[in-house]
Amino acid sequence: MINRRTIFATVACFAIGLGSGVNHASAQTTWNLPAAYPADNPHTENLVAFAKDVEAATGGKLKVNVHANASLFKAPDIKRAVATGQAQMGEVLLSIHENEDPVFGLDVVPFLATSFPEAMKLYQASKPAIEKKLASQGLMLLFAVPWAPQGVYTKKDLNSAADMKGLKWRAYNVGTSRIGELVGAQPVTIQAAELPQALATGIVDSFMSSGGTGYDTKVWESLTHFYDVQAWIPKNVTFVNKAAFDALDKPTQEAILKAAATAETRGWKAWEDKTSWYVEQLKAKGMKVQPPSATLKDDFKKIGEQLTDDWLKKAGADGKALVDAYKKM
Ligand code: PCA
Repeated sequence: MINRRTIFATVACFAIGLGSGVNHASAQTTWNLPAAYPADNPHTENLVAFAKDVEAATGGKLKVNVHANASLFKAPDIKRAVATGQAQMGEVLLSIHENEDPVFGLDVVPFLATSFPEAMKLYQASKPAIEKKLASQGLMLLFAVPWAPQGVYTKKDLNSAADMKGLKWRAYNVGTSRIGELVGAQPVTIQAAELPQALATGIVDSFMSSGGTGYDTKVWESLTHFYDVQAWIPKNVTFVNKAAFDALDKPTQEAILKAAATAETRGWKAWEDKTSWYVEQLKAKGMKVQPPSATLKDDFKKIGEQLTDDWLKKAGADGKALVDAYKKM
């Protein structure tokens, strides 16, 4: 039976075949890997190292071109681009896609996993569910890498969440947008590649993110304070179009999987190593870096409880089972 799915799959395979030349065993194949963060961000550096490893291990048969800073596709479009074969591999912040499946947003439930070892446990607990959902979308997970713990950037003192009322709040996913709503700020979703401009033009005057993104966006040119709340550790995931992967010969597939495992280890280490360096850089640039006050901390705990409830409601029994499994680890 020819249905829309069949046509879609045929078109996708055709596009992959044309774009990559996978059908020509002897020729060099070039794949594209759209990514959304700057070239000197540890995520992107890790992707470039991954591409190099793949190229070396395949004797130059498979070349992967990493496109940094959302230059090939905007962050929210990367996953679909890879699923439809417009690109063969891609990297995104998993929680951008929480609306497709709550499991994509588990790592941004506030205060569930706030250290790297906890984040790794949460990743292990949720990995099978993430892989399953991605597989249903024609994608195969290659590796996941964390950012640094998330804090709040502003240009004024925050003594409590009440001081966040009216802020022009930059959000990057469902959770950060909801936090903006809960504190009475004005949330606007802006991905990292557009954040420097949004800060420079005053479209936003506050956001939550890592020291890494603060550094990438030269946040000190517009804002003055960083509250190191350490609320959660989001992850980027790198995946491959499954049909494109399946069309490769076995040694090439193995080279990719091996390079992916190496990239995962290298990426976690890079962020652990660089987290305090980033915070130091913010200080060196003159930002007031401080832990949240007891009141602000309490307020964030309450916001966190609300977001946890929201998530558990969305994720149902399966979600609760994941959280329970994680807590037992
Ligand atoms: N940086 C990305 C996502 C999380 C982070 O630390 C951003 O702010 O868009």
